[in-house]
Amino acid sequence: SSSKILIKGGTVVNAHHQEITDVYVENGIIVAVKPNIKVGDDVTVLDATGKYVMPGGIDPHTHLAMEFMGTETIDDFFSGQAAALAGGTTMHIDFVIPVNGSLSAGFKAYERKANNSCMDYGFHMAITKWDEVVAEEMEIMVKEKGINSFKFFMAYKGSLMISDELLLEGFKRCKSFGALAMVHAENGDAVFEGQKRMIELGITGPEGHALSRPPMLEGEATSRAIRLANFVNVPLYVVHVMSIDAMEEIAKARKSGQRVIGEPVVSGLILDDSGLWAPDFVTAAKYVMSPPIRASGHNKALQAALSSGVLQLVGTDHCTFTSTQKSFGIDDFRKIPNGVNGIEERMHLLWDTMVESGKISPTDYVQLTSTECARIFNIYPRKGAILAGSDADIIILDPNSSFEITARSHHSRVDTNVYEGMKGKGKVEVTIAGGRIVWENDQLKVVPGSGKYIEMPPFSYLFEGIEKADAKYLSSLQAPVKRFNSTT
Ligand code: DUC
Ligand code: ZN
Ligand code: ZN
Ligand code: ZN
Repeated sequence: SSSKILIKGGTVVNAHHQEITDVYVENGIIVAVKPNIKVGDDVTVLDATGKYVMPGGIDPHTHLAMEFMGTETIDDFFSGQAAALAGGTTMHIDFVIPVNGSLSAGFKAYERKANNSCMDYGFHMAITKWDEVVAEEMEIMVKEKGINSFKFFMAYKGSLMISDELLLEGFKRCKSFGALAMVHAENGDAVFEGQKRMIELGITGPEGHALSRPPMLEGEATSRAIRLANFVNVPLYVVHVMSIDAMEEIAKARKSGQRVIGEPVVSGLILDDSGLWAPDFVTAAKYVMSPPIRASGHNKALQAALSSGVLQLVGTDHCTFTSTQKSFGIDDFRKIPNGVNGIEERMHLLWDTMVESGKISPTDYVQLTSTECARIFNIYPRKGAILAGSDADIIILDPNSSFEITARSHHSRVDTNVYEGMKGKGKVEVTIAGGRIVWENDQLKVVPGSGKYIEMPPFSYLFEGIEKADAKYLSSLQAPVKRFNSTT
């Protein structure tokens, strides 16, 4: 590692433009992007001829050191981030889970969890119950703590799920201070009913997980969330879009001009549900996440939606549990901790599946792995770009080199990998995070505590013109009143 780095002769890719040029980095910041930069001997020079130089990936959806379903994810901030860096991701946004419903206590707990970070990170806040105190604390999170997004749960009946009434309250609250409302969109009442059905039928294995919560329940909740967001005129972000059913609702809303963002995750784009029927429990259980990984066909449709712009950015929902933890549900799929890996694999799998296959261009790839996330969460162009003045979070990818995924050599602490045995073209050879070379020659050189908390300000581009639209709506309500008055 070095505080001065020159990347020579690579194809520098931003979301809307690529060209062969040099990139010079000093003290964690990109200082210059231009051809033929000359430097002294105190500068580390990386030859990127024939390779792509791109903004480090930003994973908008992770769960590190999360307590969930009676246990805690095996990856903490340090191990999850180290894995991320080995796979070309240089920033992630994790979900703060409130402590006994308290947002500020949750925030404090996550500050502690993240203090050994080796890469930059931001926070969303999960809303796990709703009352006046929570509504008050939301404002503190936005104005003082750098959080500009809140996730509401339409599933997990009896614990996290909130009613439509409270969802509307939450949406209005988000809108009042320019925070983005996010939803986990599955119909929790129907999931509960579906689970009962499976248990009554004696289907207790991991396949029961998928059968109990089919795509229609994701489609229904996605449609409801979109319509409620439209009703109060607030931008909406749908996390982990796993099905055609949900994607089509998003497509329809966007076509009508509504501000809806759809985030597919790598597992939903790449895998299908066949693994859930594996005869061996541990193999099948590793695929259990919510919403479930769908039948073959949904994955290809989500890929197409990503290439056409119906879906805008890709996350992972990285949320890892060991085989031992997954075995808590050996007699009952409802007790299998939900979650799959992906923070390390996202950049490679997307390059191979989307760019190498010709579905999208390298500039599109940068857009949906980094730039769009930075824009939505209002940290562009500090993040998500290779421009003078941006943070030096950079990857060098060799399109002619190849990768192979296996739990034997991955950097996450989990003992399995849902992408076990997958191979592809395009390998991240160098990762630079905060101006340090942290991944080179298949070696990690990570420094605990070097990662910074990135505050995300409210009112991203998604809020532009919202007030005008509200005013227009109000004035449209005046018209019939006037007409009535004029006849008297
Ligand atoms: N789904 C998961 O699979 N894990 C964490 C939370 C969630 O909604
Ligand atoms: Zn140019
Ligand atoms: Zn979720
Ligand atoms: Zn999640």
